[in-house]
Amino acid sequence: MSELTIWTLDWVPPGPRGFVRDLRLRWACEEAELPYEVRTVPFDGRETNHLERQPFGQVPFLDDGGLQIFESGAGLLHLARKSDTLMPRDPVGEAETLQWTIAALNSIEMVTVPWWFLKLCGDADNQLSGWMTQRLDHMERILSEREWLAAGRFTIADLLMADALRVPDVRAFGDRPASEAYVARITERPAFKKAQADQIRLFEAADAKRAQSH
Ligand SMILES: N[C@@H](CCC(=O)N[C@@H](CS)C(=O)NCC(=O)O)C(=O)O
Repeated sequence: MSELTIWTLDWVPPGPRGFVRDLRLRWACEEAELPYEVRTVPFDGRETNHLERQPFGQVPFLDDGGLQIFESGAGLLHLARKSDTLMPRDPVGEAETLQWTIAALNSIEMVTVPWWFLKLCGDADNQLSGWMTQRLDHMERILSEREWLAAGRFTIADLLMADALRVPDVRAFGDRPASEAYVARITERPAFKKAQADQIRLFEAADAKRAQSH
């Protein structure tokens, strides 16, 4: 049995398939060739049925031989300690990886997620659009000057940044060729493709069972 278990939902509607954040952990494990298994909590009742393992009723959470971690970013940092494929060990490379990992979560997703949510709620030209433009324009400048965010090679910083930027509505928000090329390049990685295909397959396989029980 694998030491690493990635927990996700047992089903989601078609829209979010391929975007549920267990994908981040699957992807990291695939990159680092860390064996893992995937287990699920029920979609129905998710707000309260696993609060002891994820205090906001969300997924993913990770189990490493009994050690439990929630938040996809924390899970990635945990996995990165197991393999320098995900984060270099030299102080400069590690610091670069850490800063861009936090930047993806706290400077980019902090804007893109609420902007996307307001758009989803029907407010396409919402008050966060100016902030979005500013942050995405900065990313465009940065990505036009370099291939990777940290350490001159792929790290979990690229994994997270590409995952934040690949959301279709975010990609379609303005014309930013360097960012688009970055997302296309990073999501061409075999580890990403496998992780995404595996996630979609899991949710598709659950369709029939769900149809029977509803
Ligand atoms: N900050 C959390 C966010 C997790 C999150 O948004 N999870 C979504 C799936 S991608 C979820 O569980 N949504 C169900 C819900 O909020 O009820 C993380 O990165 O782990």
